[in-house]
Amino acid sequence: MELTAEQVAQYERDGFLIFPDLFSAEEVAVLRSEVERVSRIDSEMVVREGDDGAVKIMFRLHEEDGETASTAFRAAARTSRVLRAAQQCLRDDNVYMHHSKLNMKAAIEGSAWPWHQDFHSWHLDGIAEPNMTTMTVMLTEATPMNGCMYVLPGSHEVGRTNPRWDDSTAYNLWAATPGDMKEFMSQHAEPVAITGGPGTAAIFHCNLLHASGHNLSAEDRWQIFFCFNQCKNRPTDVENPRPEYVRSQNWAPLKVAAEDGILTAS
Ligand SMILES: O=C(O)CCC(=O)C(=O)O
Repeated sequence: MELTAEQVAQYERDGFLIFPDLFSAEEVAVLRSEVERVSRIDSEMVVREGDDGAVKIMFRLHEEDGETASTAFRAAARTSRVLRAAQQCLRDDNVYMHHSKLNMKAAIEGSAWPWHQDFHSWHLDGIAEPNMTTMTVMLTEATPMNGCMYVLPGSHEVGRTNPRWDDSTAYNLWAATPGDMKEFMSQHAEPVAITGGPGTAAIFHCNLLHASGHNLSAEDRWQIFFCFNQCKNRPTDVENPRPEYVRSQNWAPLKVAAEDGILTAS
């Protein structure tokens, strides 16, 4: 897949693009069975919560090695639909994956993510420039009821905001302050809900303000996030770096691979 010049311009203007049904039902079925398999693994990269130990997040599905390695997710990350789109949005053919993570927002209990910019954490990882992008792929339907993501169009242009550490949700992250958010929302178009059936995807800029609500539905909401960085923008050393599964040191440029790699993955 190759994005058109208009799509790249739209990404640069709005900070995101949505791709309905980017992956087929067959591909989603393979990826979902991988989610079931990996979620049974006992690893620090499989983060659980609650009394029943339900999985909240799984990391590092895209690598060849490691406890959570998945051939199918590795193939998904290297399809042109994901990797080429990231290269084009970053206007750079040499990109690597800073991390991958699968958010499993549990039915009824899965909690909200406050408004935030991903780049704040990544800058603290030692990355200088906000030249990063994330492709997210829905493995279940995403709806307002089950806590789909919302993005604030054009907000990547505000640059890095002055966030506060928010530990009021299960996720503990650098979130935009309510005062800043009210101002940004008065200055930008209405937030857009990133909804769609399984296989729908969206790519978004690392400074785009985004959030998602509580999962009020009776079904889990599963979504994979592939976060790309330019190889030349790799992190510099920081004190107390986060673990490798969120701050990759595999800085080799990724190569686009077979489009049917998910279906042929064993
Ligand atoms: O999974 C979600 O709903 C939001 C995830 C998110 O905002 C993030 O990982 O930065």
